[in-house]
Amino acid sequence: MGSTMNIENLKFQKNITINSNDSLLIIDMQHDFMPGGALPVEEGDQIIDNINLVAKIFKNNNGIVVLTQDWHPKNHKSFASSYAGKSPGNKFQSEGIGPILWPDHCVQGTQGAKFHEKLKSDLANAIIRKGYNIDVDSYSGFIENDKKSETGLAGLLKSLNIKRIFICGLALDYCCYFTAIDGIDFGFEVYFLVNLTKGIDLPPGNISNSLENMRNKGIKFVVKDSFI
Ligand code: VGL
Ligand code: ZN
Repeated sequence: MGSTMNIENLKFQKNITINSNDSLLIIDMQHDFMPGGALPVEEGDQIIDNINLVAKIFKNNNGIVVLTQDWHPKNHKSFASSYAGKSPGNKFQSEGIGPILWPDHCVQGTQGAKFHEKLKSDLANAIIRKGYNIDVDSYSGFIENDKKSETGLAGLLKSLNIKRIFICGLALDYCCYFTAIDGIDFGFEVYFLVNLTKGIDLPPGNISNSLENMRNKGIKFVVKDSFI
């Protein structure tokens, strides 16, 4: 049975104040995930202004702002174009790749891999790249899909004494979701900024399943107006 959780029936935390033990993780706000990009997330550009506002709140309260950047070599094994007869969206599962194949996107050095110019990337303390190993994808900002190689994000956050992480960006049901789940496994208290993210919903129902799994994992949901 698929779940029917949606954003409208989530409960949100309120009255959150940010301090130096908090980090905002802004996931993959790159051209290729915006409308018109190679792997567009519907309304992906509509969250940029509010992400900037929240990043400002973190900055003003000594929180740490981190951007992730999907950063694939060309011919990456997550691209459908790497296989004869495969198309984007086709199901595909192998060690470190799947459950579906993607259009070519966020290829290193291309315009599509750049952050959207409206994103205030100057507010970021650090940028973590991921997906740079040709044979392995990395949805999570923490660790690659084979669950072996870390990106260094957990070490960075631990060394800065970060306890709580707040996740926003693209896409809700892929990179944001896996970053949130791994955040719990790496020992952080995880908050998911539901109205500062947009999903792909492939396969259909994926957004709802992601929200339910996050709730069951103890991830807390917040919105932009949860901060005071
Ligand atoms: C993403 C699919 C492939 C994401 C990245 O940022 O959510 N999704 N690469
Ligand atoms: Zn990718």
